[in-house]
Amino acid sequence: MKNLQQTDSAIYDIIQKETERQEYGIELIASENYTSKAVMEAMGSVLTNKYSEGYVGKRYYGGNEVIDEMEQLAIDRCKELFGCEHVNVQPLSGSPANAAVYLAVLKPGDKVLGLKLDHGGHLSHGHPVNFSGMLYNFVQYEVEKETGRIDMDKVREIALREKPKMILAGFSAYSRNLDWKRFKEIADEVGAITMADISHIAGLIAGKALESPVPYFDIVTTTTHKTLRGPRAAIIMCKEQYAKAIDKGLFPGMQGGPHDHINAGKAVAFYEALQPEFQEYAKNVIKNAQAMANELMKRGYKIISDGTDNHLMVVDMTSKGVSGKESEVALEKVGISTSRSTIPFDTRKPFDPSGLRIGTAAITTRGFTEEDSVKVADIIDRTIQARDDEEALKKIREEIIALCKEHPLYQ
Ligand code: DSN
Repeated sequence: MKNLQQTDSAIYDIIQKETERQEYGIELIASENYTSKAVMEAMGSVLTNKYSEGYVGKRYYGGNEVIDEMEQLAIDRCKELFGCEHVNVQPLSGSPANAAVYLAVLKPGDKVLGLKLDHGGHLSHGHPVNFSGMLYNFVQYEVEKETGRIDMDKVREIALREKPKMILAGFSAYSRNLDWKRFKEIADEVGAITMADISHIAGLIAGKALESPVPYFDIVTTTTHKTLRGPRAAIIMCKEQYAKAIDKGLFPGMQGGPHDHINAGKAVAFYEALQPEFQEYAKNVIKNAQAMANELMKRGYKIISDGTDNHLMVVDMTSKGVSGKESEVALEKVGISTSRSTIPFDTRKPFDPSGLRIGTAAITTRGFTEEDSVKVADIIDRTIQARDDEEALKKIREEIIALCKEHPLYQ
């Protein structure tokens, strides 16, 4: 980054600081990951200079023959990776991707079923403060208080009662497998469109460690930067029948010019995810999450649904007499990044909720094993206990730096 250093040393220095923070910190934010240098090189390329509103072979600007080649390659690789009939690789991020789907297949006021935010859903799945909840009539399903799991009989009951136009399955803080086939059966019973938002687990699906909704669902959205380990962006996959509406919903419906440099990064990420080692990665992400969850539970931490099938877990930190925010702050002091999270039926406020969401996608990328994941659980536990003891926290920080040095990231 010599040019940046010469032109703008302030931003260069900030990037150096962030590189250092990532290199010597333990990243447990469930929605984060470390993308490869190859993906970053594509994102930092001259493709950022181009305008290409429209789609392959049908652009509203000249000079797009090279961009067409890139976008077609991204499409072909994505189809091979997920086995989808159609994909739009242009969404800038997850919420715009979901917005484009709603715009394509719904009218304002139409009824949709989605998982409630504090039960593991997402803002764009119908929360009242989000455009989704303002423009559409979302009816929310929940997890069960006793099990922390979605009861599909209850989803069916709600669907039969409410007769939604669309049923949305997906989450940002739910650690159990979704029963895609059952969702589809219920949707068929009431004549609803099926939409899955697999943003959190797309990499685990691509790596064949989890079942895919793609064969069953009409529409599947995902971000590309979480377990899929690509650039910060999204895609929309769908059955051929919805292709035209989805493409129109995204452009001109929602977005203008696609970010070609980011789309090239997606193409690289799809290529990487098609390699056999990515399947190993996906399996290891889940093994690490399960090892960490088991160790935390052994130490008396309450995990919602008592474990995990994927890369994440939501820990009820009040089981240790501490709030989600206090936990996040204490862990930050030793160099562990996590995100506070509401838990189902939370009695605390979202800014300082009861839970902490933890994920293993990033640490697995840098080579942490199950044994390391158990060590991380031990470090979390000791940090929470010593949260007011600055000396003890300093020693834990040293341990973390040593652990990170065993698994170098970019250096
Ligand atoms: N912010 C993402 C997450 O953390 O899950 C979802 O948009």
